[in-house]
Amino acid sequence: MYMKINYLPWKPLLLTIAVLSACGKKSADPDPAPPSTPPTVSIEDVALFEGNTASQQFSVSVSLSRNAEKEVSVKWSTAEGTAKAGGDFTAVDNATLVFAPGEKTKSVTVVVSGDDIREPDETFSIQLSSPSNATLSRSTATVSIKNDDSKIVINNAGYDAATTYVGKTLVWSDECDGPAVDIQSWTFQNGDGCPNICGWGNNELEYYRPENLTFQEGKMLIEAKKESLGGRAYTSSKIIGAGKNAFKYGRIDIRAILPKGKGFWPAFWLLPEGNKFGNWPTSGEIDIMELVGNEPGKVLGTVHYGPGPGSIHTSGTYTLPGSKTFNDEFHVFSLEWEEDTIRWYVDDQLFYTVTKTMVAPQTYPFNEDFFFIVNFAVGGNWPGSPDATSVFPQWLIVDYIRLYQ
Ligand SMILES: [Ca+2]
Ligand SMILES: [Ca+2]
Ligand SMILES: [Ca+2]
Repeated sequence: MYMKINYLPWKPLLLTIAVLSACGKKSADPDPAPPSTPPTVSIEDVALFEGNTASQQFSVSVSLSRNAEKEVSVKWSTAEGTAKAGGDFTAVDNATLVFAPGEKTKSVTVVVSGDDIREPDETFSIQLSSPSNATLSRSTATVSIKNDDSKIVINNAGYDAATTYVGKTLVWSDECDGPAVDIQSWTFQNGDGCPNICGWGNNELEYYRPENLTFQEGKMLIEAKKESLGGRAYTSSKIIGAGKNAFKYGRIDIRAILPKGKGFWPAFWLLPEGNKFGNWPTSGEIDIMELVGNEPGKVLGTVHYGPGPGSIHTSGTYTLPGSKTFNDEFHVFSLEWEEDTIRWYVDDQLFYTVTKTMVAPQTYPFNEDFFFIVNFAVGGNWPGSPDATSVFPQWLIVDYIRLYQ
């Protein structure tokens, strides 16, 4: 304005009016040009690890498009997603966030319930509403609670075996205390069977690897994951005792919780240490326990034998009452194996017997050394593929494997 006065000396009357007008305006408002539109409000997404304390504070940034000239306020509320109010976070309903004049960036704090139990990553949202002296730009934030735990919840209830049997002694056991597989007794069998026996002869869909076998609270966990590896869509684990803990006869007790759902196929079984009578199935196979997850309340005990190439097999089944499943709690799967006779039990209930007489006139190959196999297959000819109802991950949880002779 001063410059204008100096350059316009020949219009004194007009100048005087102009100077008076400018001065009057300045004294009323220190900001010469207030913007005509209010600032906008935006809230940012946040993704943080859950933490292990009950009240984990997550800070979520809220900002204005420029410093507030006047006080700005905005309401905010939480909304459930896969994370639920109460269990996973503390709900907030219509709280108020205020920006004082001159402020541009603030934050709101939400409280997340941390624990040490593994969960999927979960999300909820924060919604902004009812702005005052501002308008909404980005009004919804996604809050991601990232899993930072490895433990799962194991229900230790259920049947437990006797620890002594008249006339027998414990000759070998794996109590599944970890922290690693006992390599004196077990070998990991990895991969998908290719190139020799792709899909392990059953068109199974998993890729076995050691990483899916872990220990927790005195239990061995084999986890089936939906995860691509080696050209397969699922991963799991398999251990075998070949060349390390072969045996003949005895009572076997295995305490376990089994997975459930379409396409899951856990098994405890025995194969011959030497193929005395020839290749599978002639030298035999004894299945202590098999389950297909779409029938989660039923297990089978089976023997395979015969001249091949396909097997002759005979099975007994044990079904839990009502809608109970082998996923609910622990059960004990037992085999009593003696010369010319094999008996299968669940929770000490005899449900099947095979004798040499039943196998005749075929060769009875079950009076020789066999070794343990523990595996958790996914898919294959018998269970079929997992479908939309199959929940991943699933676990085969083993408390112990004991052999008495
Ligand atoms: Ca945690
Ligand atoms: Ca957790
Ligand atoms: Ca144990």
